[in-house]
Amino acid sequence: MIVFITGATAGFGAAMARTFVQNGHKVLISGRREDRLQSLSAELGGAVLPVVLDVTDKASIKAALDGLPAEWKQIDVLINNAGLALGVTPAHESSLDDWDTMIATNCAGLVAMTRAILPDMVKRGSGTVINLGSVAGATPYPGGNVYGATKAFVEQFTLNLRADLVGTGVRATNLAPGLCGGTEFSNVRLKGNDEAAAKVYEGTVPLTAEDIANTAYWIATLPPHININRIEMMPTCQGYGPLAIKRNV
Ligand code: NDP
Ligand code: 8X3
Repeated sequence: MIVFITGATAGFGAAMARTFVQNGHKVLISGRREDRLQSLSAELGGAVLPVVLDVTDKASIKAALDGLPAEWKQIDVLINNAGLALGVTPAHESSLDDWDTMIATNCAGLVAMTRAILPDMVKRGSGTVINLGSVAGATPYPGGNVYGATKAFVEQFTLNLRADLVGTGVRATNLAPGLCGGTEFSNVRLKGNDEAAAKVYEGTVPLTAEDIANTAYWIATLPPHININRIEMMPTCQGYGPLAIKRNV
């Protein structure tokens, strides 16, 4: 299979690239940081092809896809993994620029990638699109505001893809993890405050990027008649909380 992974310069994306390559597949690794792509490419060899691409930039997507060598053009699996959270402040204190960036990356970028790659899958009658949602897309929490809303968008877009793709042979999945450590997610969210980022995982046994990669690999390699519509996964130490009630007593 040829797998296209967005956001392969770190975290889940890099782990997924390793998993697919170790299992004999070819992987297009993409992201904005070329040095990271080059070092992953040096590690994984000829089974990967680095593609510098910013999902928020439609011209960058088009140039990257148009420029693929013929032997890399037939993409079997698209993993829309690139994404980020910015900030944990309440809505009334949050930065509108941060909100715009999350919407541009997690929603508009994911949609643009899908629209660019889906037609060839439909034409061939096969393919799998795996979108990275989050537990935040279904369960609100303080400070989640626009991040959670973008991931709700990812889930609903994925389910609507399912509605459009019935009968085409193309599959779509919303993969929604909870607390996952060992990636740059919290460092990005907390704007480089690495001490605060480390505290997010203190005293927990979080999911790992490899757990997510193994799940994505499982979804992509199921027999073609099976579509996992959505899958939510958490570490055992995470669960649901009570609804908040403000009492005047
Ligand atoms: P990381 O921060 O470790 O990796 C994010 C990746 O996204 C990087 O490779 C980054 O590459 C890429 N990216 C960000 N913006 C862009 C852009 N504009 N264009 C292209 N690539 C971009 O995060 P994780 O691996 O932890 O998260 C991956 C996905 O999983 C995200 O969508 C996240 O929301 C979701 N998720 C994460 C969870 C967690 O707890 N870690 C839990 C649930 C979901 P570069 O900067 O080089 O462009
Ligand atoms: C990341 C998981 O719980 O920080 O999507 O929102 S969480």
